[in-house]
Amino acid sequence: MRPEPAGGVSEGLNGLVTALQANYCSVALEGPGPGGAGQLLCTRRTRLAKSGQSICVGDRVRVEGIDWPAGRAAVAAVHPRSSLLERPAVANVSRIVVVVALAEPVADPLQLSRFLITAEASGTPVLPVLSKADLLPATAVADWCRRLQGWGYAPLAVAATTGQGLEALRQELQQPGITVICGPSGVGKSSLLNALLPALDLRVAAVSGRLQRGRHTTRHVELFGLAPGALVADTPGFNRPRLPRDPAALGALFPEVLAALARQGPCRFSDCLHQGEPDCSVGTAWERWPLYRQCLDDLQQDLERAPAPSSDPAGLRRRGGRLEPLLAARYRRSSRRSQRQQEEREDRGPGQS
Ligand SMILES: Nc1nc2c(ncn2[C@@H]2O[C@H](COP(=O)(O)OP(=O)(O)OP(=O)(O)O)[C@@H](O)[C@H]2O)c(=O)[nH]1
Ligand SMILES: [Mg+2]
Ligand SMILES: [Zn+2]
Repeated sequence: MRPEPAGGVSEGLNGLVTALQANYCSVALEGPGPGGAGQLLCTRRTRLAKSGQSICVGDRVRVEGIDWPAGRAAVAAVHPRSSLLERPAVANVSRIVVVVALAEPVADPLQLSRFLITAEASGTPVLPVLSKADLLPATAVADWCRRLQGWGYAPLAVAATTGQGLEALRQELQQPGITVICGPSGVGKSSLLNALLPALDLRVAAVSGRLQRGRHTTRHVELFGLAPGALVADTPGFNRPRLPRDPAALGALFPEVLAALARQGPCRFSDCLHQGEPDCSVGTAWERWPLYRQCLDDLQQDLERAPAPSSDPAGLRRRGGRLEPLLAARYRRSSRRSQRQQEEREDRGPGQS
């Protein structure tokens, strides 16, 4: 255990974890310490580590054994979370901004949808942001905005280079709570934060290769204060978010499906997968239906490669060219490690190491 410092020690203050680095975390205190100290570098108490309690960026924690002159302390407890986003790992999230570039790398509706789906699964409000708007003609940008409006979103088109849309984005990010900025690598997430807060001076790097992919420049999640009470998390980009594993729950992560169900009432079958079943309220005449189908297919493949834990509610099987729910007991438990390895493999595109 770390020895308690002899002098300048005070006990039990609350703070917010703003970054994690190896065995340390940065904690921003809720009130200023002696001499205005606001940030402490913390280890975690052994009993906390032994209890298996994880610490995430966004966690409210109690710190003890504060060594003010050294700016060091130890995290003794993690306060209950209101929510936990799995990837990027951030606790107590109030909203999610999904950033996808309109060009460099080229916008991919399936990839964008996967990000939106995983964001929707968190149950927090989701704002799509279309970046690098300076690289497309204004009419093409407007077409993309209309398209996303048709999906049920109110997107913002922005360009860190010209300042387009930045004031509207600032308004969103200034709302109280933690906003997570997520999206593929190289879409300009850190550049947007630099444009909003130049003092941050976050590292950015040019995209590369035939597909103009990002180079995984941001390596860690970090929280920054944008306005009093308003924090923004810059996060490392990744390319292929993992879809929620329950196929029957996938539809509800599409605002178009929710709107159709609200309009028409529930489908005849409670486990309807909205693939043209009898008396399906959703139907197939919506723009993202092929993407929804693709996601169901991908879910099937994910389940085949890394079978779902037996506690999962359902899997899928193919019957007559359609996917159907399947009882989960047939799937073996898979380790978190193999899931993570699978995600890393999926993220490594051609030319990426
Ligand atoms: N043309 C144009 N280029 C931009 C814009 N925003 C960012 N870029 C460029 O895109 C590249 C990637 O930007 P980053 O901010 O590093 O992207 P990121 O999303 O943070 O990437 P990761 O940290 O890898 O996830 C850099 O070369 C930026 O200069 C923009 O609005 N227009
Ligand atoms: Mg970045
Ligand atoms: Zn249906």
